[in-house]
Amino acid sequence: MTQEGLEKFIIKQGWSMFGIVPFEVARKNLEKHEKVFQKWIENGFGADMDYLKKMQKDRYHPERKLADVKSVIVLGANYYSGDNSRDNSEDNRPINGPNNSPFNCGKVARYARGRDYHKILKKKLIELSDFLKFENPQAETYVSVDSRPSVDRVLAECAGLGFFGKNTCIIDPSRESFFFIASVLTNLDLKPTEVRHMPNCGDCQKCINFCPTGALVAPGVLDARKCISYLTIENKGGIPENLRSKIGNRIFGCDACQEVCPFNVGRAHKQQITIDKLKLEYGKGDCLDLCEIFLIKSDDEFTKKFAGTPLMRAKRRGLLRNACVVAGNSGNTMLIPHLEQFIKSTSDEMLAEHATWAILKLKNLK
Ligand code: B12
Ligand code: SF4
Ligand code: SF4
Repeated sequence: MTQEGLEKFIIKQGWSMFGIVPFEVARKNLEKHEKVFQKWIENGFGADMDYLKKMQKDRYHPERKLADVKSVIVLGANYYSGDNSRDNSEDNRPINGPNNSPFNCGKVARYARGRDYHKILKKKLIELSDFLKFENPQAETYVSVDSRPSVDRVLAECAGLGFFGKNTCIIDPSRESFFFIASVLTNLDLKPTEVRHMPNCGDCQKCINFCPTGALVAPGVLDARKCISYLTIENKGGIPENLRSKIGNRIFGCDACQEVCPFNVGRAHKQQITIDKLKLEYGKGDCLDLCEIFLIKSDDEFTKKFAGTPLMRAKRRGLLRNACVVAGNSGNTMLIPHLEQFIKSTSDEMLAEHATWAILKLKNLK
């Protein structure tokens, strides 16, 4: 297999960027970052994401997954789908919903607007792995995107896809930071891609200053317990009352620390989504109608509506909880009867408490 052949295959698959790094280089970085991770967990910044701690050894020691690993191919897939009226960083403003219905729309973070990237990208990784095996019958591989044990950002940094910003995201200085990261470990001795010179954030602090909940507690350090992305997606319980107003109209995930980043402003929209299924039209788009969410009566109904999209991760209970918070923040008193009806229909105390909070907030009693 020629390097050119491999690169052509990757480009044809639609990846926006890629890099190849010798495992030995990655190993040293992983060693350093394992200590950072350890401290992060000890500080409680990982919130309830116990799976991260459980997977620690497998994540930071890829040789446990592929004993003879020699190279790592790291791939990036852009997911930025352009801006519209709902994409602004003053997210406490109420916004119109579909068909211009007044102020009843919850904003979905950009990464979750299309089809579930785990499935789409994993399929591509398997094709890439098959290609390597076809060209080199002795090839062995281990593929990963997000949920498998892998430290995606550290691998991306090592392979030259970008640098760690103070918002903790990997930023490609010649593009932006709205891209997914995936990787293939292989026992093949591949030629590394050129080392790119990377800038850093310099004196900028915008992400830290603009984070609605103060979750970036120091440059490059995120406290997930305060992060809207964690609170609206991974968190299985209630949302602390003192943070609810700060969530604004974000019903699933948060992009604020990327939206304000000078590496993205005025540049991200120039990027294309090159893997079709990541486009808005293959998922639920940028906005969820709150009234529709309140009417989802069962987990089956929820699955029918959201199967195949990243929104499944919050489950029906999580999305209803988030919808209550966004309703409370909307300023739209027309949502009060929907919330009252919802309280009558639910036996879930946590949800009823969030809906009650929303009603009081809309009546200016909170
Ligand atoms: C757990 C997790 C979360 C958690 C915790 C986030 C976090 N920052 O750790 C929550 C649920 C909050 C989350 C949110 C999001 N996530 Co997430 N998440 C993950 C996951 C599964 C693990 C991340 C991890 O290992 N964290 C451990 C901590 C210690 O690492 P860290 O916060 O990144 O910190 C690093 C830097 O700060 C750096 N560092 C250390 N000291 C210093 C000092 C300075 C000055 C600097 C600059 C850096 C620096 O070292 C640390 C790593 O060792 C990865 C996928 C994976 N398998 O790796 C996706 C991943 C990181 N998430 C991703 C995305 C897209 C998001 C969201 C944008 C989604 C959204 N819109 O809501 C937000 C972004 C929020 C943010 N600012 O990070 C992408 C990021 C792509 C990219 N270009 O960076 C990943 C890689 C998934 C993927 N495969 O594409 N996520
Ligand atoms: S995702 Fe939102 S809440 Fe989390 S650190 Fe970034 S700006 Fe703050
Ligand atoms: S907003 Fe500024 S400090 Fe934050 S990641 Fe972007 S360049 Fe770095």
